[in-house]
Amino acid sequence: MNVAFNVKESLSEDSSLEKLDALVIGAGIAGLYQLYKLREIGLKVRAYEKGKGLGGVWFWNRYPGARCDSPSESYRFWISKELFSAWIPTERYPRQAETERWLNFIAEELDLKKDITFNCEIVSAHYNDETKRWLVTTADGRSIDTQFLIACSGMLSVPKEQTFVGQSDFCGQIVHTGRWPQDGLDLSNKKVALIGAGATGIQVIQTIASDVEQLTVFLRSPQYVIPMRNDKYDSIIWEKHVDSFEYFKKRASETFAGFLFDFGVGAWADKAPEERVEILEDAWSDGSLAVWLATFPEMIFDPSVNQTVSGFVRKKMRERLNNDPDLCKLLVPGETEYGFGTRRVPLDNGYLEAFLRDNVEGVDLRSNQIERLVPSGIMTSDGKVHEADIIILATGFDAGVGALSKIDVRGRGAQSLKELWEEELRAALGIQVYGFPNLFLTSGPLAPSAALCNMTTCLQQQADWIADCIKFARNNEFNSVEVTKSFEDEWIQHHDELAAGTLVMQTESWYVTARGKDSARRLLSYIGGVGEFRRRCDEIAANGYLGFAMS
Ligand code: NA7
Repeated sequence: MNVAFNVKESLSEDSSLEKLDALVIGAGIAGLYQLYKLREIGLKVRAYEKGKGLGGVWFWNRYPGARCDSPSESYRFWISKELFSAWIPTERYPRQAETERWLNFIAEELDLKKDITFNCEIVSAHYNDETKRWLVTTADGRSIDTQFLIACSGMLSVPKEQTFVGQSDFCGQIVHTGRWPQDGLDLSNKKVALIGAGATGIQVIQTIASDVEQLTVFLRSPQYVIPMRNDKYDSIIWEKHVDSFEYFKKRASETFAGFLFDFGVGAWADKAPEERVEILEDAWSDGSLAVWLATFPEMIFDPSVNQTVSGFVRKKMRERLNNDPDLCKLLVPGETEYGFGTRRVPLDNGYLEAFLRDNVEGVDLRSNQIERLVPSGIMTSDGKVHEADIIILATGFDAGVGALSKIDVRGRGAQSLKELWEEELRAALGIQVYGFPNLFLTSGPLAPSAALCNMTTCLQQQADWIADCIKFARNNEFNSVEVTKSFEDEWIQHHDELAAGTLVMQTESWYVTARGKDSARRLLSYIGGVGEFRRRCDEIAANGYLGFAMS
């Protein structure tokens, strides 16, 4: 028996040790919903949240211009029509502050806050083979003994903050977008350097360009972008959505990416070239991700279809840049670089136009790398120092596994989850990992919720499944639930087979990880579609949780 288990046993005699049926890590979208669901089935459950407020990504990501790019009517909880109708979003794609307020409203309505401990970071979770329970410890010295442990710690919650040589030499302020100061940051009339042009960098650039004295953007990979159509919403518009509540709820659970739109325009091969363009134009004018996720799925696996669709998007982008050759080279992905939709596609609102301004300059890191940070700014490999008062890191996150790898999670036989995942990214349905009984994940690897999904849809589906599974186990007097090795292997094989046929696997991005001594590549997110994933999960549940051992 290892040391950790001896510690647990001595603590179990201790009356100060809190005892729970279930502990939820995190109070973002998934954590709030999971807490609600587990309380509904009568568990003694508590959520522990590192932040001083709830919301997860919507608590931490308060950078200028942060907003949701899922339409409000699909980025919802499906708990009840009343709850859906009680909050009227002001826009199709609301800002961070509004989304944070909405989540607080939901928490108030469901009376969730009393069961959340804030400012509390989980640092370890050790499974006891004998008691079949987890001992969880926190940074502020608490110990909690829980039967079930549900990680709702997010797949993009650990920022890549320490990335460049010489960060401590810089005399100004360095701020990562995912750790933006609570009290804001005055950028007006400042020289700002920004690194990264993912969905986040794009939102920051388009928002601050007109406020700052000088904006220097360091860009490594150009992005395909779609202009966002952000309609204003009011009670009349929302009432119509309320009328469609039941339809929306069902629809979101069945589509490929958990949105209300879906593929279904017919096969690419059956359309004449002008019909294809008409369909793409139609989706383009929606100002959403429909061009990507509701036109031709062939673009994800057929290189020639992808080339045509990418050409369509490139042309749109070049026009917005007045066909300026230098800007096009910097900002529009080249024909041989990568295809549209094989990385996360951001929606933008003036991102490209920001580069037409005199105070905005782009540095192309493909030909001129960042050498190091120096006291006055950023030095590139051509020897130039780009001066800055503030450096914004829009460099993204340790995607998928970051949050759980930061916690010392040890399963059966004290096996470390971090070490396991360093060797190979394993999980079944993104919900459980063999060797870690009674640990459930939401937004875990190898599920659509790891990336390829409208997050509220996938997180609710997983949290529902987890709650039902726990209820089933308890009703049948089982103390432990653990995916079998054979089902996990089967799931990974199915996952890899689907991924291998796609162009996403041929593109470098945080969607794909490389692990182990062979740097084997694996797609982070299940790519079989949200509807198909749900169907498989439901089938497993209907068959008495086939593939999951209960004892
Ligand atoms: P992303 O999408 O991971 O984007 C990070 C950006 O930062 C991307 O342009 C990266 O270039 C760039 N990056 C990262 N590290 C470096 C270094 N070392 N040097 C230069 N550039 C770098 O994160 P976001 O926060 O924008 O978005 C995350 C998700 O949040 C998003 O998809 C939404 O779902 C919400 P690269 O592309 O790797 O060449």
